Amino acid sequence: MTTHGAETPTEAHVEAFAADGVVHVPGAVDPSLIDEVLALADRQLAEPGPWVTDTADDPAPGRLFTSRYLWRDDPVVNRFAFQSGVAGLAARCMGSSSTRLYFDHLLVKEPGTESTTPWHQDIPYWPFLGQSICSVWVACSSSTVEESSLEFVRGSHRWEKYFAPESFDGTPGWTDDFDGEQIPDIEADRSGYDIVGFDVEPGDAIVFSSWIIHGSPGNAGAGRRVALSTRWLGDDAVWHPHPGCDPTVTQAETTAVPGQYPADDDRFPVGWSTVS
Ligand SMILES: O=C(O)CCC(=O)C(=O)O
Repeated sequence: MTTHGAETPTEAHVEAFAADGVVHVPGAVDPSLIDEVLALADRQLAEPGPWVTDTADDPAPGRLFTSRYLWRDDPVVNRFAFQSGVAGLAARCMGSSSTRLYFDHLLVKEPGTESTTPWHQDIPYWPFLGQSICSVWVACSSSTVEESSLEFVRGSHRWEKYFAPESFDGTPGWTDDFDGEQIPDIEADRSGYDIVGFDVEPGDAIVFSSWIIHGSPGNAGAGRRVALSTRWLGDDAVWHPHPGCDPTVTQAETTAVPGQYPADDDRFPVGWSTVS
């Protein structure tokens, strides 16, 4: 197994990540592992894991399917998280001495999917606070911005805003427990924002801050769009369970202490560290 990602980011990538909150790193993950993720997507669609969102039964055309927290049980996801190099890529982009895995997130959009990923920040959905928390979103299929790739409001990680999380499909859910400022309607005023997007090929990574505003369209492409995103906790991350955050890891499941660095090797294992 190669560990591309640990060496991949150049100075320019690291600088772009700091300034923009997002950077595109082509060819970050070995193609053999990408093929394994595509097979995993087939398996998950047929037999979903415990934490799934799925629009298959919605009236809207297509299917937006996501499955998260697979690393503990699925050997492909485990290898992807800990041996592909993405943990080191995250650490280097953030300038952190180590990274711990928060969770993995498989994202599938079938061709013709009209359900979008609405504009949002990740951090308010998660039980953590800190500047050094990011995602490494790895494309497992080609996609263009027009079809289905990700877009970002460049620099919005520095806005010092913490917008209320919202249920992506508008249905009631755990996000309803959060009461806070609503995210502006970016889509209705696209020219008012500095929006940047990336066309991607299989194995490309997009590394982005958990504070940056991002979203994506449905899938207007001809093929299935698959990505595997891993979420990484850097040096200043602290455990911050709060109303309206993702219930997949609660206080009952972790030894992490509110307001402190989450040194829980069982729930949030180290993916990369400068200390051997
Ligand atoms: O893949 C997508 O469309 C959405 C990804 C996303 O929002 C994320 O990884 O945080």
